[in-house]
Amino acid sequence: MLTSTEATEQWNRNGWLLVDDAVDERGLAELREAIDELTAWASNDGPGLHHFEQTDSGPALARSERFADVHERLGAFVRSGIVTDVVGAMLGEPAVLFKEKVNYKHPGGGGFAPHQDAPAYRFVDHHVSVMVPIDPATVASGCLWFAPGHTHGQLDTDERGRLTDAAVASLDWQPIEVRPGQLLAFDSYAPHRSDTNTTNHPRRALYLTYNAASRGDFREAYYADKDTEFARGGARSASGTVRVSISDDFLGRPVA
Ligand SMILES: O=C(O)CCC(=O)C(=O)O
Repeated sequence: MLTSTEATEQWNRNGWLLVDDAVDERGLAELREAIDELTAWASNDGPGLHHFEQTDSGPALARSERFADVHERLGAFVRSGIVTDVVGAMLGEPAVLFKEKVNYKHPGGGGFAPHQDAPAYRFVDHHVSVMVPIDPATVASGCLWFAPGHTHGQLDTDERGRLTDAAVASLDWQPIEVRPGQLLAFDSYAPHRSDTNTTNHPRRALYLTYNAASRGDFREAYYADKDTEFARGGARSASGTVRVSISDDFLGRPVA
């Protein structure tokens, strides 16, 4: 485990922080069970918001979100304990949940174009997210890539919410492989991207996003705004990919 000084140094230098031994085997088993329940909800028209993508082996669940108020165990996990402690330490004050999701990245599931999260997270200008890996995230399974050194400020971004080619080329990208039990916290200005999952196993991860509690609680407003955007624009993005976000950064294919 890093000391709090080492953690703050890593955060300030990179815009992300890797925490070891954060979730034990029992906690992981509970999260896996909960995610299986979300998966069943997605195919049975159950609660939550779910997005599918086309893969070479057929349609696959790409993302579930908006489950913290309807899944008791996940609600408790995302609103207290190790994740909110880590985010609170990075924000320097208590954290409030802004949004929550699971990205499943099944075999052949799409990656994400280089982006910063900040433009898609309206209402407040700064967030911290935590990736909670449920399966190993490796280069082959489509782990996150970051560009250490850029920790603040918006880079040049196109109308889709993707970093411009010049911005992408100016950064020194590094894969950050993670395994279940670890947490990867990252700033909403940390540039990141990921690739398709080329393995035969899903690469599931929770992504939990928070803002400083003193700025207010915007989760309801965020999801109401997303409902409005999707009602207006539909589930296919202007570039023809599946739309899972306010930004057009997901590279997954629409279900045929
Ligand atoms: O899950 C991934 O591979 C990337 C996730 C991401 O960048 C996002 O959801 O904005």
